Amino acid sequence: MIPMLWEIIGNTSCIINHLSTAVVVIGCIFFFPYIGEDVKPFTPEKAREIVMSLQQPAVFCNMVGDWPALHWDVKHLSAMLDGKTIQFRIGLKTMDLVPQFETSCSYVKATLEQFLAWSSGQPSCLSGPFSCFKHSKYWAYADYKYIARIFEDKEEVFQDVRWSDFGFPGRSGQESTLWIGSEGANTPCHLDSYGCNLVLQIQGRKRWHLFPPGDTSFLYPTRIPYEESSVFSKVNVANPDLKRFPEYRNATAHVVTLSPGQVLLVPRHWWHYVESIDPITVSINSWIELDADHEARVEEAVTRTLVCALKSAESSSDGDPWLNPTEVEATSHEINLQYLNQAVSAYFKCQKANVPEQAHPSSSGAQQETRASRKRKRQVSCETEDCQLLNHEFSSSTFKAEKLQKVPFGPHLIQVLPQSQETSSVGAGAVASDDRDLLHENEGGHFGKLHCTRKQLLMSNDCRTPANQMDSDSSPNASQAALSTNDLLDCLVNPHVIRLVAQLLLERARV
Ligand SMILES: *[C@@H]1O[C@H](CO)[C@@H](O)[C@H](O)[C@H]1NC(C)=O
Ligand SMILES: *[C@@H]1O[C@H](CO)[C@@H](O)[C@H](O)[C@H]1NC(C)=O
Ligand SMILES: O=C(O)CCC(=O)C(=O)O
Repeated sequence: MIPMLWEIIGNTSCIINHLSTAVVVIGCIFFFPYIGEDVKPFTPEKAREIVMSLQQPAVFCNMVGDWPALHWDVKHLSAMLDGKTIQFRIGLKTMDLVPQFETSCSYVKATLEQFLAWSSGQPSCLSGPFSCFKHSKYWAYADYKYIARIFEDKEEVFQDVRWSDFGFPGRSGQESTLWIGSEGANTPCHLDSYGCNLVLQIQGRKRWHLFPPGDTSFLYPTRIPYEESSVFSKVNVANPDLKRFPEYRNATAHVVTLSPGQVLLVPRHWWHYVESIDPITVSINSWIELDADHEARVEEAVTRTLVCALKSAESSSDGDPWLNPTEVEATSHEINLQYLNQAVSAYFKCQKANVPEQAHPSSSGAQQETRASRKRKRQVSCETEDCQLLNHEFSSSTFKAEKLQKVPFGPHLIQVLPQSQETSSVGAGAVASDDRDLLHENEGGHFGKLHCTRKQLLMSNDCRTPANQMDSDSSPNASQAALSTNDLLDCLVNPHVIRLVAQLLLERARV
């Protein structure tokens, strides 16, 4: 399918640089128009196979040259939005030791014209929505904008985004989100509970710091601020506090700078910290549903139930903004239990649907249309149609290990390697751990270690000292820092714990 010329040009003109900071910058090859716009390095089937089975981040090149969305720079977007205002999140450029969560940001509504004027330092910004924020001190980020929502009166633009080229027929801007930022705009380090992710860079560059799922305990996971589908890290990856988070040293950053025209694959459960490194950045992404999301939905329901119950029971949580602004409200215990039961029955329904002989015709009324469908990153629930789609994915995931050997890395699919490694060592040691490592880690004691670290901080005590012994020895004031509700939650809804709880619940519901 691919002409030889393609390969030749590809191999000679790919630029892989090492910068002094050991950050790897990847350069894609730009093809001349006469080669033919319809020729791509991967067929949709091949691209899909890579997306569904690759367990390490990689950058696709030369896949989107003919997408109209490639022209969606801020100027073009401001014409498309036609004076409509969107919300920007405002953060400080100065680097703190704690991550700048959404709960500690300011928010303004502005047009893209106002954003453009402000980010180019125009004096007209002494008034208007950005007037309180000096451009030299702050960044602004119109992050997480559902294209379906901001262009609800302009549906024709959805077709500018063509994920069908990656083997997802019909997936367009309608299932994608848009991100528009100024220099320094960033998203704190987190993992997404659902799906894997395809990210197209359109304008400017963003630096991605990715960490494998096996690094979870080194990243000090927390569910505060609480947002369904996001597990945040307590570490500010841009300025880590190694005194508080010593294990962060053991995390393996995979850093990549994404440039316009490139598409990054973020595999399931990979942590990421993302920063805009050019004056203006625009990107689009789409989360791709996976089989494993059915179990993740049970885990998320358990987490929601516990976080909402404990935080609502706390009498003095007034000054503690624990709910991420993306969450509408703290849901009631009754609603959360309903949601848990729906997630459990959807899990079993899909399991059944994935056994070919037992595939049931659609029971259309059964779709879970809970409040949760408003939530960001919420994945489709289990309609029979989805299950059939997933069935296909099931069979492809059966061959995961086999396919890994044949991943066509090269000029059109660039491997994102660990920061310490040379880019030349293609295929060596860079294969990431998959989520089975989460379980092994649990058995292997990483979780126990985190637990001990906490005790040591408080008591300077031996980890192995039985809890009751410590209790009897210590007066109520013996420790300066008493354990808070948030400390309790960090342990209780630790991803390793929740995974086990979800498995126990599913076993119980199976009989
Ligand atoms: C973290 O790395 C240090 C050495 O850099 C090692 O001594 C320690 O055991 C590691 N911790 C874990 C949990 O792997
Ligand atoms: C504990 O601390 C509180 C205030 O910090 C103080 O009023 C109280 O006397 C202390 N109790 C003991 C047993 O030290
Ligand atoms: O681009 C960003 O700032 C963050 C993107 C992100 O978190 C995601 O696509 O999952």
